[in-house]
Amino acid sequence: MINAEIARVFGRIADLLEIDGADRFRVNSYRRASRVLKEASDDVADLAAEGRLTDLPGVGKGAAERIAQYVQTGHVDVLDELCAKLPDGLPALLEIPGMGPKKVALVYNELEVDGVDTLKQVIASGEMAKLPGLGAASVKKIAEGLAFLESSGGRTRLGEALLIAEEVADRVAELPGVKRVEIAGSIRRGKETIGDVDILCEAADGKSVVEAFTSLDFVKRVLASGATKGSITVEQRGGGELQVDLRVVEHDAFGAALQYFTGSKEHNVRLREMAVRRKWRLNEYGLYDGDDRIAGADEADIYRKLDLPLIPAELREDRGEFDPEATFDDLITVDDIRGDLHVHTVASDGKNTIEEMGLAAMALGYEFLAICDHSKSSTIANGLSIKRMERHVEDIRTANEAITGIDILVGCECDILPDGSLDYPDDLLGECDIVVASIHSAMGKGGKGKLSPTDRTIAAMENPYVSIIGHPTGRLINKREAMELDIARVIAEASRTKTILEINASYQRLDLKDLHARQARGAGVMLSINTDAHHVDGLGAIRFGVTTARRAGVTKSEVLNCMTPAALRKKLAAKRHST
Ligand code: DGT
Ligand code: CA
Ligand code: CA
Ligand code: ZN
Repeated sequence: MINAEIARVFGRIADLLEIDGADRFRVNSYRRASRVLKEASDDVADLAAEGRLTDLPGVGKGAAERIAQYVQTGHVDVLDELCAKLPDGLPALLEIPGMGPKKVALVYNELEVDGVDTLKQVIASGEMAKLPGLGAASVKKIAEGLAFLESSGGRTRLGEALLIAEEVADRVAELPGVKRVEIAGSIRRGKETIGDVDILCEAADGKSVVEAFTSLDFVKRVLASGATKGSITVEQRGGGELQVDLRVVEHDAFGAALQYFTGSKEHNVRLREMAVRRKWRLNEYGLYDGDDRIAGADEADIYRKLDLPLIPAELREDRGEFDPEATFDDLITVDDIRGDLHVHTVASDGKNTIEEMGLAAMALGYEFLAICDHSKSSTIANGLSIKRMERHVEDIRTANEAITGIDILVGCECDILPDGSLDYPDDLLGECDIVVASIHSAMGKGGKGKLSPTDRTIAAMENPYVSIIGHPTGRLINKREAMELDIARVIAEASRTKTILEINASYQRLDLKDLHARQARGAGVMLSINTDAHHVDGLGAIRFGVTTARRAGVTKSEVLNCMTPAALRKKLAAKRHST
């Protein structure tokens, strides 16, 4: 659906209008339309085709025209005009954590800030902190946001890059002469952020394929175009550009090229050393004994000739994958997942009902699903009061009885409060089959009279009803640093209290991250991979969590979600009865 994309365009128009000093009414009408578009359940492109856009609440004739224009042409005049009128560097300022359209408008109008460089100057000179309504504290926050953004080095989150890569790969596959396409590079390894996208294709005539590639309709800029390689950029939904490299390879070298361009560089260096020790040569064209190409068409062949198993791409980081003891047979796959144990519904801040989530989970072949809505202190997420939660427990049980073929568990995502206590009393937690406990507030260091995030987490794990710690470090990739958490202590206490740690699969979180998940399994801690879905489509994010688990070498026996429903219920009851 094009809805989310148009919603972002309208949101951007509202922001730029506000910066440009347009009247509030106009700004708000775009903002409202953006929200309506984001939440609309019908495909806006269909509504446009049927002339029914004005059926949407808050969408008048003018907005409908602009939506129709975007659907037909991919452009909206108002946005083009605003972009032409305002400095090119302003939209980038909106991406800085702590900066919103109001603050961008302020620095633009009062201090003539036109981009990141001039923003840094007015922060350093102290001019910015003197502006009315800003002050030292908010400027400090913006400076930190800027530093954080720069330390992420313009890298794109896996979930965003993968969707672009898959779209591009599909289009490349349709080009004349192309026989085979694979996504390589850091995406194939499943890294949490991606520098650029690497795609390989097999074709005889490289030049014509590269020419066709660089002329595809989504190309924003062409960086290079040659006989075997083309480099382009595509526009990203949230702003900014992502580079995509295409390499055209002949059939007999395809496996070698796939191996080489999957990387990582560190893994490749080790592999090349192994070839050299046998007096062979390894490069992107093949494995050579003198002039003889002894492997090249098939990737697995290269590893086999070097007496290695086909090392899964996610483990190619030179982190122990060459260990002769290493086996990869039991590495978890998406097919091993039997259910999701942390999803939200309309009862708190989700978009779908218990029944809708249950049916969507069943469509994925799942055998169980745990409904874990927010607890009462998460007020911005419409957390449930004790009274509402008591009714919700009944509603989940009723839904479970009504839908056969999937076991819907009663759960909650219970806040861990600043003093380390839980947001619901034990008797209510005891009504749940599963409790995910998470920190959502006061994520800073703690301090006088307050518990640190580590101590809060440990206090929660002591509670016999807490099954899982949700998104343990609280990070948002490229947006918010992890809490200051003593991960080794948390893992040790999880092991002692038999608490499971989550690998939150949302591409914005991936929390625990790969290295932490590896540490946890090393300590014998069980993991649970959950999407935290707020919408039926959100269930699809499980792949990112599984990829992260694979990067940690996790096997299916180490993951709660791979158990049968009966074994799962038994496992969940075990902690309660052991204390
Ligand atoms: P990225 O794009 O920063 O997320 O990370 P990668 O791993 O996709 O790196 P990229 O795009 O620069 O190169 C793709 C692969 O090509 C890389 O994983 C391994 C291979 N490669 C690139 N440069 C070298 C090199 O200097 N030596 C070796 N052995 N391999 C290289
Ligand atoms: Ca890359
Ligand atoms: Ca590259
Ligand atoms: Zn949460």
